[in-house]
Amino acid sequence: MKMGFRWYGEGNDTVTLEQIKQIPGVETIVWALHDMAAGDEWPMEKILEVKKSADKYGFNLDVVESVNVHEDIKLGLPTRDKYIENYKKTIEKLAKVGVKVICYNFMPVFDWLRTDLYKKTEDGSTALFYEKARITDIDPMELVNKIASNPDLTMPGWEPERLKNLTQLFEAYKNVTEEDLWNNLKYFLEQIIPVAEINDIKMAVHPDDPPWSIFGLPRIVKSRNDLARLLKLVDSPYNCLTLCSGAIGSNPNNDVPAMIREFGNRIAFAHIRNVKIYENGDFIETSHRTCDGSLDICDIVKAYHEFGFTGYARPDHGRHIWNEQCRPGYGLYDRALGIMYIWGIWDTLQRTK
Ligand code: CS2
Ligand code: MN
Repeated sequence: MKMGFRWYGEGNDTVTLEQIKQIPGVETIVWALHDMAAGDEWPMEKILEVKKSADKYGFNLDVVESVNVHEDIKLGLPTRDKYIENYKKTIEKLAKVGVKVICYNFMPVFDWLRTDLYKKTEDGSTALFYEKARITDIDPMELVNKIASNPDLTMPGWEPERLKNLTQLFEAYKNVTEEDLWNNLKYFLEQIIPVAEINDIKMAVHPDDPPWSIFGLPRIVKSRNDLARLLKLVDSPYNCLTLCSGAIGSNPNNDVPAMIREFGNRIAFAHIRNVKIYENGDFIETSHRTCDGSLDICDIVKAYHEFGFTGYARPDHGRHIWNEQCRPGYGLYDRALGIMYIWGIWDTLQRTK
């Protein structure tokens, strides 16, 4: 297992590479050009700038999260081909700096969604929280306006340019069914995977977060059966998964260790995170420790260890502790603690092999 840490880039992250360097065992910076709009071709100069920063600390750039997929591709509009061509060109450029995995998602309109970014917990820390009833009642525009009016709250997938046309987007998706979305994903993968193969880059889809439909929009990467179907859409070792335990695992019917045991050889990127799920369907992100949440992180790491996982992992999100001011879910401290917990389990398993 190779350990990575998500970093939003120079001047765009409260966490520095110097700090990340001091977390044991981190070799990979999980990065992206966060100022690029979905569908744009990434300029080589900007890619090289990130490489220069990473080189200074001896990090590799093996994992990109994410190259976002333009809505027209998800909607299956005729204009999609132009954006797919740009995506291919971006893949070719990323190969030049040694990228091995591209994480992406296929969620219409929204990326991850929470109702509270700083929910206070018993020990005084705050964490990302999802209150199911509030999403059922809330008008999506209200939620977006709240996020758009707070400059501190920009989150991945909540780029203003993607959201400013929200009303039109909702309109565009009105008649798009899950089957349509599957067809559009297949079309995309059939074009992209051959290019990924030539460039030795694995395309690793991130599950929907949360793994159920929101605001009536279709979502298709939510369960074991969805993952099985997705991997068969284009049956190539380059059509892979980012298995995010916290995302797919927030539905208690999803058995994450079983998914790892079944799809292990197609998991290119492991997101390891714990969540505590409540009976009413709410969930909160917790520390990584198994007894703090509803997911068995020990068994999740064990499932990776069993088949000698050589892919990339990251601690995914963390709580906000010790008064850290940071991007929601992306502070230094709790993610670093998470890494040490994961290594603790991993190293113990190594000994008892
Ligand atoms: C999230 C997502 O759980 C996560 O990793 O932070 O925003 C994720 O980065 C994207 O859905 C991947 O495309
Ligand atoms: Mn994730």
